[in-house]
Amino acid sequence: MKATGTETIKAESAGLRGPIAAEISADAPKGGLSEASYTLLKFHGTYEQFDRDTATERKQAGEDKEWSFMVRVRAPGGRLTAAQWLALDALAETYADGSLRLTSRQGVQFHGILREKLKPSIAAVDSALLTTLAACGDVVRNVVTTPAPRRDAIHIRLQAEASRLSSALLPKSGAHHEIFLDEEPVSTPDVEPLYGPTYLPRKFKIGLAHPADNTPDVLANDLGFIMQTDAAGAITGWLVTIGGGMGMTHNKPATYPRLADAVALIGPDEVLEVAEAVVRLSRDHGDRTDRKHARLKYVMAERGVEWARERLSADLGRPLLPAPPLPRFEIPDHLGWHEQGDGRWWLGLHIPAGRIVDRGEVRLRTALREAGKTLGVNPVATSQQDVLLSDVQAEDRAALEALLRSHNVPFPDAFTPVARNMLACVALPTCGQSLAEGERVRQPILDQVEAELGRLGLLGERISLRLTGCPNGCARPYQGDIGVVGKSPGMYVVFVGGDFAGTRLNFPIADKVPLDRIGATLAPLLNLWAAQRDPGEGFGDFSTRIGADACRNALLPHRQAAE
Ligand code: SRM
Ligand code: SF4
Repeated sequence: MKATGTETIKAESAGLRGPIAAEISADAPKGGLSEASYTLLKFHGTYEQFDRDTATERKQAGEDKEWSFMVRVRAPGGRLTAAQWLALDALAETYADGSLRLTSRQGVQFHGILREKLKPSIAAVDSALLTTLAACGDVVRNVVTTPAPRRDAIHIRLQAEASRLSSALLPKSGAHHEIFLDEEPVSTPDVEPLYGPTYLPRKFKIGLAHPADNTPDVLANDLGFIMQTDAAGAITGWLVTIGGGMGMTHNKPATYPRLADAVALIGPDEVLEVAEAVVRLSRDHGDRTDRKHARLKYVMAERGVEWARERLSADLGRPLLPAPPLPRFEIPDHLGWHEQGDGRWWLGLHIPAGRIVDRGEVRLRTALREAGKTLGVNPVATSQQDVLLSDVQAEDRAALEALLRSHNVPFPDAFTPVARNMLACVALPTCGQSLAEGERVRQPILDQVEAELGRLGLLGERISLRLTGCPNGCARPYQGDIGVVGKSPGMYVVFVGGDFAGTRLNFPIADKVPLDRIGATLAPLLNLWAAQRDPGEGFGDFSTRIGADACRNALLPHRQAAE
């Protein structure tokens, strides 16, 4: 079977170099990069994009597209220092479009970076003791974990393991430093001890969680570690989950979202060793002939848990214990004020779609910059695209509140639960894969759902609403109580039936729903939920209990009337 072109590009890249240096140099001709550079730049944390809003008009006028770069910064567990935040804030102003974008994996993205600014942008990230290396590409990406900056043994350990995995699993090639940081070329060819010459067949994601906090949606990851603790809170081991992933393609049933399987139970100190073995499993068994079938989730779906545990046991040279059943997960509310356990506090702020920008009266970016400068707060990016401002001294709480209020930054109580828990992917105008709007229609979609909930007196209910501009699933829409997934311009597929804790996939109930009919489409099912729910039953739980057919039937008369 023939390997894909990406495999050849990786193999011939001389350790992720390829033609990148020549093609991003200031005197290189402007316009799209070669396929080799485009592909390899992902491993360095950047995508070449063009402004999709202006592309057609410019083409008609005989002009080239407006090319720019998206740059993604890794932040294991989303942890940043005030100094790092200030450096990223300056980067947004000097080199990018003036905004920072908190991602659904606790990273930070910049958009609109022009080619001549790419190198200095990546160098600026490095100067802040952060990196863009392996933020994208066929390698282990940013490692996510519970964001709560609690200073107890559980949270300290989760964060320590996330940081350790993140550093240990970085590619070893010197190419990044050579190309972007002007370091001397290394004389010997790069050898990737873990990844090998063609790296992984596809992206690889790791998450760590505790049953009491599954904010990172650990089961959506290729590899998950769920901390096991005894009654006294001591760490007894980790439950290893393998084979999660969201991406699918509309009308291609061979592609599908999948939640990870519980595969093994390991000791407290085996996380890195087991992670390396699972990376090798993906490296050696992922399908390199078809990138739509290359993720570890397809290996797991086709080979099964027993096979995976046997392979891993053989690799590690000792038998791995079977996993106990998955625990019940909780999703605590991290927004608002919380005591950290060390006398200091964090303030969780909801950031709609993770976009940090000064817009009109709401000067969010300035407020966060000032909070870093004057109060030294250390931000934590969450997998909900929100921010937790941590390490606030008790005596500074009032000052932080006053600072935020003076910049008109809304506090969490200004948002309904459905708004606070909404995720929306970037989509247009930068994302080359989007089929419909995402972030930019977050508010109108939210307004519609809020109106329906308000009508039923259910605005206080905690519902996860997740929106993406295409089926790749960057906001994990298939785990939401409600998922809204772009199909074509202005049209969406609506899913229901996930659970709030991220342990169940939802199912589609309506196809090709126009943007302005999403609330109306959901209305009959929301009515049914309001009338027939068990006490305290969540919307996704209710939808699953009555079943996909009943959900679709509830919608049918209304959809027919609308057509
Ligand atoms: Fe994603 C591709 C944005 C989290 C599944 N994702 C993309 C690209 C790079 C588009 C592209 O390939 O050209 C998007 C860049 C848009 C832009 O203009 O910025 C993009 N993904 C994002 C972010 C920024 C969404 C957000 O709004 O927050 C998230 C960045 C996370 C980070 O910091 O690393 C982001 N992407 C995810 C997640 C969620 C997660 O990991 O928890 C998923 C689903 C989980 C998974 O991996 O299956 C996800 N992104 C994808 C896929 C589908 C992969 C698949 O197996 O089919 C693609 C397309 C691809 O890889 O070919 C993709
Ligand atoms: Fe782009 Fe699709 Fe990801 Fe949204 S889900 S950012 S449209 S790739």
